[in-house]
Amino acid sequence: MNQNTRIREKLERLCCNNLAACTDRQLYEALLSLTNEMAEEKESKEGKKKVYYISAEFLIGKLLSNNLINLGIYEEVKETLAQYGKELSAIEELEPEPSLGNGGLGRLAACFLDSMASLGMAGDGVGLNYHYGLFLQSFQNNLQKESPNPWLEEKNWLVKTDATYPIQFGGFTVQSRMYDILVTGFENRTNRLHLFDVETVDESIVGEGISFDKEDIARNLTLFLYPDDSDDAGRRLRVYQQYFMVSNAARLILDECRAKGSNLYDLPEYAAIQINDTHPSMVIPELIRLLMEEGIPMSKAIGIVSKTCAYTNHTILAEALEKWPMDYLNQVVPHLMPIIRELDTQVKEKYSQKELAIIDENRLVHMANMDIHYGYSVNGVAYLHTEILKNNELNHFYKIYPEKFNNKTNGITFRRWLMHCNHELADFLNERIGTGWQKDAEELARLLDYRSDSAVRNRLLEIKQGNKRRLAAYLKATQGVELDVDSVFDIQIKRLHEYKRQQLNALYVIHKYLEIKGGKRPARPITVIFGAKAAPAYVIAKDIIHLILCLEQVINNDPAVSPYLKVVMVENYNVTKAEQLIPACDISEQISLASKEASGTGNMKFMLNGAVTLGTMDGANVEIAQLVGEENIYIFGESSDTVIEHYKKADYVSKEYYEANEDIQEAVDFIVSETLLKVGQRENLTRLHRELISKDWFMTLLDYESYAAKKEEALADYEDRQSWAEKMLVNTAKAGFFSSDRTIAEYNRDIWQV
Ligand code: 26V
Repeated sequence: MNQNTRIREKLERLCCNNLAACTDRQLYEALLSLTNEMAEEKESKEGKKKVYYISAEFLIGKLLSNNLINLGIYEEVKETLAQYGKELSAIEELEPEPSLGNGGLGRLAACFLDSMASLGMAGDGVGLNYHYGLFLQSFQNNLQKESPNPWLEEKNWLVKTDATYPIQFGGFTVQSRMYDILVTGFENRTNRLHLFDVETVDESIVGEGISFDKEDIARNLTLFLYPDDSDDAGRRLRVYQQYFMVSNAARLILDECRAKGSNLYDLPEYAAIQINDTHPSMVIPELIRLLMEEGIPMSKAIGIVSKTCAYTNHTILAEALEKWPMDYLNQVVPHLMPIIRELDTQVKEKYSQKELAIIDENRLVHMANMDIHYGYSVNGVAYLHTEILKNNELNHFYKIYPEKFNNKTNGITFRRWLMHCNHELADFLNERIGTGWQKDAEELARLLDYRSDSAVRNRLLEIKQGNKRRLAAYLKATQGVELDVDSVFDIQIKRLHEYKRQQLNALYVIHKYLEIKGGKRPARPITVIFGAKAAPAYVIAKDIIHLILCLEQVINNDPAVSPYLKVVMVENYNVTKAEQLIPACDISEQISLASKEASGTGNMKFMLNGAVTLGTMDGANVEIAQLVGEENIYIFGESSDTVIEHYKKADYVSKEYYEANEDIQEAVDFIVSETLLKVGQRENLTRLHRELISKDWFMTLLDYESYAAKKEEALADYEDRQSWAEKMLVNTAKAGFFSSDRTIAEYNRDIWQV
């Protein structure tokens, strides 16, 4: 029986032998069962050692289409459905997106799961089963509003398991339950994402917007992803969540290793535990505690755990490095405190420098410090980031443990970020250079043979144009905006944060608007697209969203300007929207303040899909620049060294830049102009205006001049369509390095050794 018949029969059976009469919803549910069934069939035997990737976030995105691709049945299913007049794309739309992450860190974890399974490695994820993912964003009066984002329908991807554990907190115990999401590898094994939950969670405690009773732990523990940490109760809840996650993980790991024959002294031969940022750091004292309960002496237990756990750092921003007050920990996990105190004492006995302490003089527990002392590997996520960790941020640690430090430049899965989101480009590559790149991404370099081939260049331009048309239709349908598909699509999509500098992009938009108002039109219309969610309590980030929405209203409704310039803020930016936006991009905005973006992964997705980067020498942009060469990227701005110097000397004064440059002054002052105040809120706009002139902690004005100049250069170059197409080609061809298959192979070679 050929594959096609088999799929058809299975689908028919799941549809009670009447596929034609099924609704799209019934078909979605049938396909969900079908893929899970096929994934279970593939589940592979385990060897001795396995990776446990513990993460508070797995931003997996929709799974249906990805699973169909990985199981190798996407085309068959599509054809079978078409025979009955059904459209797979319409069915895909019904799937709710599991937004179980904030941004890059969570999406990276999801790409890693895909790559581990695709490389045939035994590697499972461990996390939490949030009932509501990252909030849904809507815009009202040019402001961001948040509402709950449920994803669990009656039929969903979760497979209920028998695993349950009693998890003890100070004063009470909850009973956990493990649910699994099957992780299909591309034409390879199936792994698992274990998501822990408590049965007592109560969705009815959600009040206005995304508010809820933060004290009622039994009922709120897994209700929301990362609850708002702007208040004490929110932060405490985060500690409850983290301990719940790692205590379950530790018990599961010990159970599985024992079942495979471990005597626990040899745990490092059975398990490699990757700690994804500091959210799972309590796994270290928890494992030590559980090993001691098994009768292993503390000193031995510490040794075992130190050979099992490895830590990944994802940021140098001090405010993002977790430090928990002892008071919280005493309340939430009193039984861990003797262990944490002992770990700290041992450090203090050996090292007197206060930077190395786990517990500081303010009784704060530095989670990263615990990871570095009691883990066997510390990695950064891009070359520059790791260098900054070694030479600056974590230099005290690097001096005592140089051998622990290593770099693992991030990557992305090409299954989702090319095969799934850009069928036309994937098909074209298959046609021209064969399908080898799907498993060995470096084969994309074969495209370079065609860099001067005008037929290939034209095809790349055509594919881009098709993607732009599709995006325009999508934004028209979802947001009612009308885009000019012959304009340059300039896109910045990522979390809203001052260091990512959406405000820099917005200042350029203002500058262009004023130029056009003054009669100077661009060579070609420009469409500037933003997508970003701001943390609910992050005031300035919300002000920046407000500014962009006000600009959108003013510019798009000005008939003298809108034929030449448009601004679009995509509502509720998420993985699904990224999949629409990225293939349609001409210019990829990666404009963080140098030294602040650990890596970025959106930059890689854009590059792969033939966008050209406009960026600073930050994060993985540095490696992109090195790979594509300076004629295929637009780099601007001060270097990370200079920026780090400015912080050390505290000598950056934004007002000096504001006063010295007329364009800057004009653009900044436009924020509080009559024109904007008519559509915006005075409070928000004046606050942002003041912030830029009197503080500007992330040095927006420092780079404005070089940013505007580089952007002009890129826009001018865009007019030579043939040479631009060559830049696109080189970007795609050189993206092979950024496959997460490469990243995972390196983790395995240097850290996990499975
Ligand atoms: C967290 C927070 C929380 C408190 C307020 C400020 C703030 C700022 C940044 C963060 C980020 C935490 C870690 C994170 O998501 N890092 C991202 O990890 C990606 C995957 O390695 C990487 O590509 C991004 O550059 C990095 O920002």
